Amino acid sequence: QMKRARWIAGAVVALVVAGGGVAAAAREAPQPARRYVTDDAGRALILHGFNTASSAKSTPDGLPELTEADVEREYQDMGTNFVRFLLQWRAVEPSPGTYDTKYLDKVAERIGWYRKRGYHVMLDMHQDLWGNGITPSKVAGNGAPQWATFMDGLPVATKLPTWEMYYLEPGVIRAFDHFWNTTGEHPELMDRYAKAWKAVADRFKDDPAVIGYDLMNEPWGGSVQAAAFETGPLATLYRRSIAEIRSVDPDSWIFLEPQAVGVNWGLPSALPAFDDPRSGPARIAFAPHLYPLPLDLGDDYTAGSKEWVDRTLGWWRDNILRTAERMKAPIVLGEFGLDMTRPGATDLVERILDVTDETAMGRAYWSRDDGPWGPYDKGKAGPLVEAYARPYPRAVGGVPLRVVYDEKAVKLTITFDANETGATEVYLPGKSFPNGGKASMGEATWDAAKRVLTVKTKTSGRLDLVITPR
Ligand code: 9MR
Repeated sequence: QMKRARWIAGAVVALVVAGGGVAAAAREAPQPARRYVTDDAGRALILHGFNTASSAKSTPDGLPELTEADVEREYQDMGTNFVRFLLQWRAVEPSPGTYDTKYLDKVAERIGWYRKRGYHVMLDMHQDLWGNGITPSKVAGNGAPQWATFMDGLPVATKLPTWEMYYLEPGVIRAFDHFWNTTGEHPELMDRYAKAWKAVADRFKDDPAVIGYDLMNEPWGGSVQAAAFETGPLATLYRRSIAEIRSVDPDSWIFLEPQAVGVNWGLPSALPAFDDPRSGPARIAFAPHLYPLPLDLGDDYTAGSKEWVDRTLGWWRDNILRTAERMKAPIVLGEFGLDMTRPGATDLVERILDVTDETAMGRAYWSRDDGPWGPYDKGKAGPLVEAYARPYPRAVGGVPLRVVYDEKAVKLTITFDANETGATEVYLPGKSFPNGGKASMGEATWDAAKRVLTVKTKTSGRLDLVITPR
């Protein structure tokens, strides 16, 4: 039976890869548009960090298992500047229209730990399989409150081989169908969700560390799928949530995810463009995920499977760039991750860091939980720590066109069109830059404690800023 399952899985991969190939062959490879999420000063941000954390799904208070010392350790080891911080709707709004200010205070306390260290925080309204009330295993389903969960008594299996398969269970599909009001019976639920976002935005709009809001993790359409879902109920939810958020917070970024299934593997998304009702340029970003299908099916990033993963990575890149172009939005890869103990895992992380560098995408690894996928396993640093601790410009005083790190030559080159938004800040890890770095131009100051080189360059023209060890 296992053999048969593998065979079917293989056929699915081949179809997806071939399908993507046909789609890609029919059109030119799109070029990265160089749009960036910007900080308060307008500097382009290269966001580099983690999802924190999956543990928030199952703790009673909806907070991740995280201490300030954990944040400090992460900074010291990897110099990250970004966190996709998991919120749970069940914790935000324990009963309809009541927002838990104590929960939001605790979230604020954690944001403070990041703020102290110069991080940007994206708040992610997380869900998997709708809610904690829905699935037999408490770990898998999370997000929505019980009061927003309507399954009409439809069944949910109790023992499926992978957690994603629960998405096809009748009870789970019905819960989503009620939320999207596909059933016509619960028009209030999407409004509640949008208003919950308003409450969150109202709480965090003035927090300088909060860069913005990821409106829904890995949206699933229930019985409405693909383009019908993304241009239909999902777009409706996004428009309503954007309106609610903007009624209190004109400035934070709003991050929109495509449908997860398929798009995470490299298939095209149909997510439309959204208006941003703020004065000044839109602050709407596209925040897809990346989980190459061969790896989802248990293969490694080696040999023939590596070739398939590289191809799917190619389709994924092209299709993500096309959607972002339609949306005129910068891109932040909200999730990618794998079991780091598997062969080839480090190579894949490095490959994805290169792809995101080349395409000007920010990135957040899944996830900052202790274990084989995470940077630390039973508290011990694993291979991800080294792969993730690489030199990068945290913020650029202009529009970056190219960021290339040559590992052999220990040379980081940042090509950018300088503007007057401020100095460029570069993180330099201890391993390759033990005494800090020097800059090929401008006036550089080295902060040894933060391992950040701040470079004041000319404020106009195209510059090639080269950073080498001191
Ligand atoms: O890694 C997570 C796993 O332990 C959980 O059982 C599962 C269901 O809650 O979620 C996994 O995390 C997923 C995330 O929530 C959404 N994107 C894909 C992640 C990896 O499967």
